[in-house]
Amino acid sequence: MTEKLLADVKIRHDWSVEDIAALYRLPLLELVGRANAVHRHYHDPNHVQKASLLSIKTGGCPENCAYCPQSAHHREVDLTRDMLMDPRKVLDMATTAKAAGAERFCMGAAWRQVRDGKEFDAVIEMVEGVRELGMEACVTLGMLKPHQAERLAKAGLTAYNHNLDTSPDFYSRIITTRTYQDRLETLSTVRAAGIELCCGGIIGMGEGVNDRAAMLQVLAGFAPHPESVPINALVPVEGTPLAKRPRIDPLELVRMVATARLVMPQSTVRLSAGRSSLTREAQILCLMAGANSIFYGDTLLTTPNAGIGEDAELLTAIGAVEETVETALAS
Ligand code: SAM
Ligand code: DTB
Ligand code: SF4
Repeated sequence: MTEKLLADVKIRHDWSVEDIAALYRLPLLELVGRANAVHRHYHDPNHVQKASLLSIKTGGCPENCAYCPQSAHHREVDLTRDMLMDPRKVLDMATTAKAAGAERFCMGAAWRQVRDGKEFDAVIEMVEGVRELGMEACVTLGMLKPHQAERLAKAGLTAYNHNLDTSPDFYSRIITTRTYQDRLETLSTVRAAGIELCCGGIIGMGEGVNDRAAMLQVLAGFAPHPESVPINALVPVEGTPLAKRPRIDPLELVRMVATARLVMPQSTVRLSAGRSSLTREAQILCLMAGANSIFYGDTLLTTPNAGIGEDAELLTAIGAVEETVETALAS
């Protein structure tokens, strides 16, 4: 490995926004080449983790995130609200996801924050059940207090998803009902309870390259780095303030994934929302650039995902195929 590439594999927490933006703007093949070298140094390049996603409580959220179809502020969105699901139903779905090859089960609730009581007790039961199935369990429930994080840790929760979404500067253009600082506090509460962090963001909301770099700087500043970093491309949903935003150029997503891989070499980088509008080849470029997980299943939380059949074909095409994928195709 050349000296430059060896320098790239070092774990650092002191990146400047300028240096991250310079990586992002490298000639594409140079960027992907460097990211791929770092990726291969730390990860099995043929393993793509399949995570399954389920909305356990849908819609009616009091926050006003401009991208989100589940915000109660966006009344024009065509979405049916749903109460918290029954844990037995959730565990049935986790069992099906496991049989289809998912290694991780992620559950999302459209809450501003967790409240103690029956609903939180039910979520704890879901986490325990998913862990008993032998899968990794991740939840995203909004803001958390320390005693709630401790209960989740005790239930065996693998990771808590709480995204920064964008840069500190651009944040107030997207959400005004809570602050960046609120997000950072929940993230430190999660860490203090010994739960892994799943924390990333969205591109394609009108932010610039420097905003993308600034978000990566905050993420890479965490010590240790978040174990999991979801990179979402905005899915513009009718009725949300960002409905008319054009879909991002897939090569911007490739650049974002590659830059995330370079500044957080050991993290699992998840190619998340927006994948259904990418060609197979664009997805493979993202995997070359360092993504090593996909959300697997026909829906994300409320929007369509690439189908399981298509994903099985994708994984077969790259040779990252396991018997379980064959099972999924057969069923
Ligand atoms: N309420 C919780 C919260 O915000 O932390 C959890 C659920 S929220 C839907 C999880 C993440 O999904 C958001 O932080 C955002 O990054 C992503 N997301 C939501 N809507 C999206 C969209 N239309 N396109 C891309 N990503 C989206
Ligand atoms: C994340 O960063 N992306 C996932 C997961 N974490 C919870 C959610 C994507 C949601 C996309 C819009 C929807 O389907 O509602
Ligand atoms: Fe609520 Fe989360 Fe959607 Fe924001 S992203 S409106 S907090 S469900």
